[in-house]
Amino acid sequence: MLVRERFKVPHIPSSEITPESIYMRRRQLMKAAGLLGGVAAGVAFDAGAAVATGGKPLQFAPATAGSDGFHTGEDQTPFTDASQYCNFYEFGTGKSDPADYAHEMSTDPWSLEVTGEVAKPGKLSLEDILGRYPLEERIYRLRCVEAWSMVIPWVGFPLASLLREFEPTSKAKYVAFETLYRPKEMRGTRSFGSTIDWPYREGLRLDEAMNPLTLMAVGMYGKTLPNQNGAPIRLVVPWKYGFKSIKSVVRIHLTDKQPATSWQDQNAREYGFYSNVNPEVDHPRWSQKYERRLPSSLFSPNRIPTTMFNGYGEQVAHLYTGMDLKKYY
Ligand SMILES: Nc1nc2c(c(=O)[nH]1)N[C@H]1C(S)=C(S)[C@@H](COP(=O)(O)O)O[C@H]1N2
Ligand SMILES: [Mo]
Repeated sequence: MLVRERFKVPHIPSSEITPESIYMRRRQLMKAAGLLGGVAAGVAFDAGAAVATGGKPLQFAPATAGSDGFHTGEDQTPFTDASQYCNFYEFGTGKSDPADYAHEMSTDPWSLEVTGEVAKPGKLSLEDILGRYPLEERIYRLRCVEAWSMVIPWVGFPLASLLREFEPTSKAKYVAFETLYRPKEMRGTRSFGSTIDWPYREGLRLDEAMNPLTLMAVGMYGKTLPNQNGAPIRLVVPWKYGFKSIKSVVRIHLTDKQPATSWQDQNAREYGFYSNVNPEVDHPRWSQKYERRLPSSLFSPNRIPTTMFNGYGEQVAHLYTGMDLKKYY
């Protein structure tokens, strides 16, 4: 029997806090300090530049706007916000913890194992993956359960392309995902008050996993992923709350039973298996009717209504016909 004391440091609704105003101020101070240093040395430089350059450039087919949902057509969130305001509890529960500490995780070498109900179980190295699947850009909304959202240009390939190659058996009904668990490199998993029963786990129904919108991302903003955004490879499921989009994936396991997920384990009343973005189903502690589109501040909160399936209903509503989405939240 698994006996582990877990302390609940829950998701917090964005209406109750303005962490980004604190974080922006801190970044501005750091930037000012960097700028002063540069001026003193006779060279004006931007301390944020090292962050903004991101990873290595990738080759990919650019997204074109259309009815497939692959390109929202909305303004993109600046890279700085997307890479500095993150959730990655393995590195801490604060929004800037991932940007501050995820560099402690080593992502090379990396491999992804596919097991369970597949005819050809196996392991792919990141190099195999990058050589095998043509990369494309997808400009998706990402809406966190905490009621903030962003628009991010991802670079990746459909999860379906990868799963097909391993040949799911007729028993495969669900897909379970696991993040790397390496406490030495992940300070959030070592700290007293750790929130989650590691490794971080997520799951999808097989038809959700095979939907063309479901992406395995290896990059964003044209370059490889920063560690804090889930390097070297993560899931992106744009019609579900952000926590379903599991980062730094090392294992995919196909099964005939609905798998356990980290957030459902932590608090089943607050986080269901489906986790579809749904303004009609409030979180037990806050409303889900609105969201703050980042960048947002105290004076310009940029508050917008949340839409069903995060605006991807045309592409995914059919997956849930006949289901009571208040029960399957
Ligand atoms: N392994 C892992 N994956 C994770 C998380 C996490 O804590 N650990 N947080 C999730 C949550 S709550 C959100 S909102 C998104 C945030 O992705 P981003 O930081 O790239 O915007 O990642 C998700 N994936
Ligand atoms: Mo989230």
